[in-house]
Amino acid sequence: MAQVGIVMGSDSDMAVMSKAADVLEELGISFEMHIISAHREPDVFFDFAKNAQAQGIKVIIAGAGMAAHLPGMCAAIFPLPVIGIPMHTTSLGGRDSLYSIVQMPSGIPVATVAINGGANAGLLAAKILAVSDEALLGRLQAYSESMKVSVQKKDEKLQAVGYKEYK
Ligand code: RP5
Repeated sequence: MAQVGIVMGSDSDMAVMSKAADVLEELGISFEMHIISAHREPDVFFDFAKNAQAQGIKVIIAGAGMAAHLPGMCAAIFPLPVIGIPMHTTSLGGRDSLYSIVQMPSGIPVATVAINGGANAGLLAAKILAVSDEALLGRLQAYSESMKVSVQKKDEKLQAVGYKEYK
C-alpha cells in the first residue's frame, strides 16, 4: 500500500515529478505515480482523488502546468495534505502554474512549493509522514546531515584550490 500518491497532469511533467519520486525512494517511502489530466479526463481524475484515502495514501503530491487545476481539485476532494508543484511553462515562465496552484480559496489549502520544486515536494511529504514515524525522522535527519557535509566539502575544496581553479 503506497503512502504517497504522485500525480501529474501530463507526461511532459515527468522530469520534475521524478525528482519527488527519487527523494521518496531514497527515504524508503512507498509511493504510486499516475498521469491523470483533470481537464482531459475529469472522470478518471475524480475516481483517483475520491479513492486515494481508502487506498492508504496519506499525502498527495500533484504537479501541473498552465491553468494548473489538478492540485487544487485534489485538495477539494482528498481530505489529507496535498502538495502542489507548479510547472515551468514557456509562455509565462511558470507564473501561470504558480498562481493557479498557490491562490487557493480559504478552507482548501495546497502546500505549494517552488516552480519545478520536485525535490522539495518529496521532502515536504516525508516531513509530514515523519510526524508519526520516528524511523523516517531519523532518515530525514541523516539526509540533512549529508547535505551539510556536501557543502562543507565544497568549501574545503574552494579553500584548497582557490576560486580560479574551482570547478
Ligand atoms: C497541464 O498542461 C500539464 O500538467 C502540463 O504541465 C501542461 C501541458 O500539458 P501537455 O500539453 O504537455 O500534455 O495539464
